[in-house]
Amino acid sequence: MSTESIIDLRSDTVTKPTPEMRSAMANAEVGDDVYSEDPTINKLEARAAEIFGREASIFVPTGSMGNQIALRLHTQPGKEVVCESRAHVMDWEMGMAAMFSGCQLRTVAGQRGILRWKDIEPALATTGLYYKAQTGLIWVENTHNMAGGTVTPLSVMREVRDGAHDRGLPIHLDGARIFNAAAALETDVATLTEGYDSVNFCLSKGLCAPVGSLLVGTAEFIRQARMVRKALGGGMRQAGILAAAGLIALEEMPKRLHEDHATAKQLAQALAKIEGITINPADVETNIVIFTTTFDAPGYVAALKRRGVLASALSTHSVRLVTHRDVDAAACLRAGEILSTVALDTFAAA
Ligand code: TLP
Repeated sequence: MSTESIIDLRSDTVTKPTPEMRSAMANAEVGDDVYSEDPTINKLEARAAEIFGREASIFVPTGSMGNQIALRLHTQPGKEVVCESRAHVMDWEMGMAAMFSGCQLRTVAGQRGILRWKDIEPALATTGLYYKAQTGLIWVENTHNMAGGTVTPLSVMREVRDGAHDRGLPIHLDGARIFNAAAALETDVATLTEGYDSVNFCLSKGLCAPVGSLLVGTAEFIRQARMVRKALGGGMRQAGILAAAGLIALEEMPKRLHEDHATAKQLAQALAKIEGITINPADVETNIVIFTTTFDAPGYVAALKRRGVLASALSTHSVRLVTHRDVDAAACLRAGEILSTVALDTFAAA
């Protein structure tokens, strides 16, 4: 099977840089960023801060690094970080909250990944019992990846932020896909993230840049973030070649995210008709589609791969598909047919 005919729905991280990005990368002005002398990085960081209405931002190689720098700066060893039970920081960041910052995660189950203040408040330890680990940070993920790209609405973003601040706690947003959330809510990221002490977002997912995330916050927070990034080995040199693609990702790509949301919905509608698969298309708000199967999900995913559709089995009975720029509506239609045919075979064999 040729690589062109493969429909890769494993993640939006698989997106390739656009031709405009490749040309901007080839022509990027660069310098040594550890000396803060890379003009393209400086431009990207200034623009990200402006778009988010913040004082400063820092370019980091990955969303995981941006999140971990924030976690380190907001906490001290022995503290608890309250997050949703299936948050990326819990499931996919290699235990780094413990390893790098000496913190433990206090998880709280949200409604489809969405945490309300009433869910968070009982999990806090901020006063009284000196012999209990104290809460140091509140952590929000919007959109919520493992809950199926669910969107925390603006009112809840504000409620949780105000609750944290009223208790004297900082709040971090893992906004890897915050532009998807903003697109779904028809708002802008500055409004949606207003007052969050730090926000991490990714250029390398639906925004199609090959590499990179940005962490935004106050000038002092970002000054300290530069030291932590360097300590982690993230002091990059002529990384303006990456920032050049990042600038296009930031300026141009948010405009088209609604297309990915439409193809995700289209896939969900096709899936809802398949015997042995459960999904409510109304639950699909952005570009992530998670469904459950009555049959063995890893076996189903392996069979799909043989037919040219790449998906991720999240567990024995659940599968994730993520739409993005490199799979258009026609490809999603074809994927829907293959998902159905292969499910019929798998279901019949089960
Ligand atoms: N998510 C990846 C995998 O790690 C699961 C994906 O394919 O969706 N926060 C959130 C909410 C994320 O979804 C991810 C990546 C990250 C942080 C980390 O970003 P990277 O991969 O750049 O370290």
